[in-house]
Amino acid sequence: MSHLPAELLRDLSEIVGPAGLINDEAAMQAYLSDWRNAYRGRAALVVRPASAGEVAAVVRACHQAGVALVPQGGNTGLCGGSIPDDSGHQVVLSLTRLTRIRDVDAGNETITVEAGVVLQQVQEAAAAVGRQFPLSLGAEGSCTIGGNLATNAGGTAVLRYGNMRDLTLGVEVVLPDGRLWNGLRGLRKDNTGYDLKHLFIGSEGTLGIITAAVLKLYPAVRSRTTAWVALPSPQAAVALIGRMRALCGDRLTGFELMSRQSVAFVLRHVPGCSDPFADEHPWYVLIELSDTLPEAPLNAMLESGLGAAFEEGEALDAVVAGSEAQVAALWKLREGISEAQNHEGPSLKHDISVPVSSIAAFIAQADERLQQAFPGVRIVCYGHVGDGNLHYNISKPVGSEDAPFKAQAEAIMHLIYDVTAAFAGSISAEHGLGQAKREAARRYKDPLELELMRSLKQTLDPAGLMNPGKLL
Ligand code: FAD
Ligand code: 2HG
Ligand code: ZN
Repeated sequence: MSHLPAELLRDLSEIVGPAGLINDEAAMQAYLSDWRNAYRGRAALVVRPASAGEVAAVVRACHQAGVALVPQGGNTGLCGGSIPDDSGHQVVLSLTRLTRIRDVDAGNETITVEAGVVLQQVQEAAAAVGRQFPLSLGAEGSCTIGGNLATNAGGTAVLRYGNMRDLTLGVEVVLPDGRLWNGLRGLRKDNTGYDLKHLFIGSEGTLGIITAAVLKLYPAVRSRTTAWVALPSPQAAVALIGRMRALCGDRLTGFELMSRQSVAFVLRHVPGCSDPFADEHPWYVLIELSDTLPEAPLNAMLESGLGAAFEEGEALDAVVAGSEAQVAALWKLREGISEAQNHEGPSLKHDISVPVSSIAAFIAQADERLQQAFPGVRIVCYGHVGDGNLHYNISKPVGSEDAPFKAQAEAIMHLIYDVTAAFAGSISAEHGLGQAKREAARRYKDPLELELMRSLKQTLDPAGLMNPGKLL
């Protein structure tokens, strides 16, 4: 039985038609929990408009009725931002029917897409015109552009191309009262006052609903080389990224760090993966060089960088992928970590960033303090070295129960965030705050910044109907 006023139900049904409403309990379930079942809520209704105009009408109707909306894209977010609370009064607004690629402007190097287009489809549309859209992450086959914008997604190519914020020229947004703001400008220069698109990018659906965006395209990559390198320490990884950058400049397009524990989980749980080396090593990096030239001398550059790294003791062993299949196998070892960790019980996720120069000291200090305070917990540390972004995730000790481990989650989190703060880092590098880190942000974020954020929220959404309980 829906908690919505009958008049609102009728209006919504008229706006989106029968195909756009889900109120059957069983059919709603897919929208009410996240992919690892870490967050679960209830909803009065799931509404699925098929155009920006329909989104605007839905938001207007809900605004008039005082009903809260929870925007949802591919539902791959890791902080519970797209999951409603357990009141059963909120409406989930799914954007997955907004699937049009509105325009490809090769001359302007831009693509204009609706919020529900899946990231991989944007990558494919760019490839079809000899370009690339460089945002790349493990969930790219199901996350949406709207979700990427709302979380300011990062991923594995940020060191070269930036995060979603850097890749966006314009947005179209339905404001909390239902007005449609057309900010779909494809301009690289526009200094006509405050750049409002940046308010909505990274706002996790708390300030409005993003319905479309103008995104930057880049020249297609025509040569690529990928290597898997064993290292003695995180310090060696930081030295090696500096070395490769100095040598290759913008051709360095991927540099991912993984601890042995992270890779061991993938080897144990993800079918079809194998260790590239005969021996175990404490740390690994996946290096990718790429270029727009078809025959760029990338292997020679890689060999030169790695040769020096071996001499300096930064690298212990290395393999270079000799085929597309080997490239895919190396990336699978990296991208499989998130899923693999789920098989080892609850995974306490800490998506932190520190200055790149502090990565090694952060890991050393956090490891030492954790093992002292919580002996036996397994540290699953991996991440995007070029961004100073570590997924410093924790799994329970071998053979222990979930419940006592979960009871320690908050203390573990505070320990890790205290070390992060000591290095002037951030408690959310790329996943956002959602419902997972809302409390923590109050503790670790500057109070004046929080006050400014609250005043912006109050100005744009005075009734508090946009994704309440998230971010702030
Ligand atoms: P959802 O999960 O549906 O929503 C995320 C947030 O955005 C919610 O707060 C929601 O309310 C809001 N939202 C969604 N659509 C809209 C809209 N149109 N307008 C306004 N608000 C909206 N993230 C990274 O940054 N880097 C990674 O490397 C990365 N790797 C991942 C790997 C795996 C295996 C998984 C499962 C996730 C990974 N993620 C990563 C997290 C996730 O994929 C991203 O946060 C992604 O951007 C979310 O997109 P989505 O469409 O699934 O959004
Ligand atoms: C990644 O880099 C993602 O693989 C997911 O950001 C991290 O699951 C995680 O903690
Ligand atoms: Zn990541």
